[in-house]
Amino acid sequence: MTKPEILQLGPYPAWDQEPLDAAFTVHRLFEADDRAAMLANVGDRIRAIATRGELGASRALIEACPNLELISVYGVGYDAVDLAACRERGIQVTNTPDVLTGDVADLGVAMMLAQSRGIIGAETWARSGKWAAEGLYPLKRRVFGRRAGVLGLGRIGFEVARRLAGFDMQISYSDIAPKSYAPDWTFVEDAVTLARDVDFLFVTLAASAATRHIVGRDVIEALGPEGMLINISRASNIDEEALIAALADGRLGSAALDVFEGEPNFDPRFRDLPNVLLQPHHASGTIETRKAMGQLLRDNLTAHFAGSPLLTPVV
Ligand code: 8YV
Repeated sequence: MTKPEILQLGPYPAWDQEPLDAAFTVHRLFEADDRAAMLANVGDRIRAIATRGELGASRALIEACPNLELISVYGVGYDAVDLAACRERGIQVTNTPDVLTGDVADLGVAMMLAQSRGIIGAETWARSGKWAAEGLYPLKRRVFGRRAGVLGLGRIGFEVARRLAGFDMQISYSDIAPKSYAPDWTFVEDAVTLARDVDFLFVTLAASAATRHIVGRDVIEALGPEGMLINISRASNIDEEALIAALADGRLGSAALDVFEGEPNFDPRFRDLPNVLLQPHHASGTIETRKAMGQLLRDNLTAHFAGSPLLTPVV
């Protein structure tokens, strides 16, 4: 039987690549020396695209595949897929929700702890010999019992808040409306008020055109010189220019970021800021979660070509 032809936009671990190659004829766009030539050659045979959250699929790419039926995203975020182009053509889109929620929430909380307690600097202090040469490490800020805000109480935001409750933190959140599933957490109408009343602000919103720069200068200044911003969503939710300026002149205390505009080639000014913790878009990066994401990506492709309902459709 002929295998369906699919276009793969980025690399996957071997444990995903092997079953993908066995089930489909896979054209690896990211390995092509001349991508335009590859698309001109195979574009009309492509029935599905396998991509990654941060790579998405542009209108131009979708147009280069006139017989495209499905885009399967390895990630919960599908903001980089041109949904309007998909709807116009009746192309379906799937993602990988739920399987990564716990890990993303874990990393967000770990980033807060690492940044607030200075864990990275303290490790360097011990390893470099400064402890013996210069004495005790400078004092840092407490986490437990303080105030945390969660901007976007979806699946990931909820799991972040649940973890923070274990640190006896006072939890507030903001979303389009109060959530019935939020226990005794305080609902706040807008992001500025939320930021003004907390010490740590977690950004856990699904990104879209509507949420672009929702964390702008006003929110950043409301969080203030003692506040910390933690972003485990998408870079587009934050005005990076405003963030860099505020971190540089102390209007914002600190930040912990897993996502960046233009990643992996993020703004080099971040490297020179001592009050920012940088992570390489790694919140879902555990073996367990990545295996589950790869399985779900394949299960959606398999269901589609078997004519069965998609497991996790978004369009
Ligand atoms: C990436 C993500 O997809 O889930 C998302 O939306 O951005 C991540 O999980 C991951 O880095 C794999 O590309």
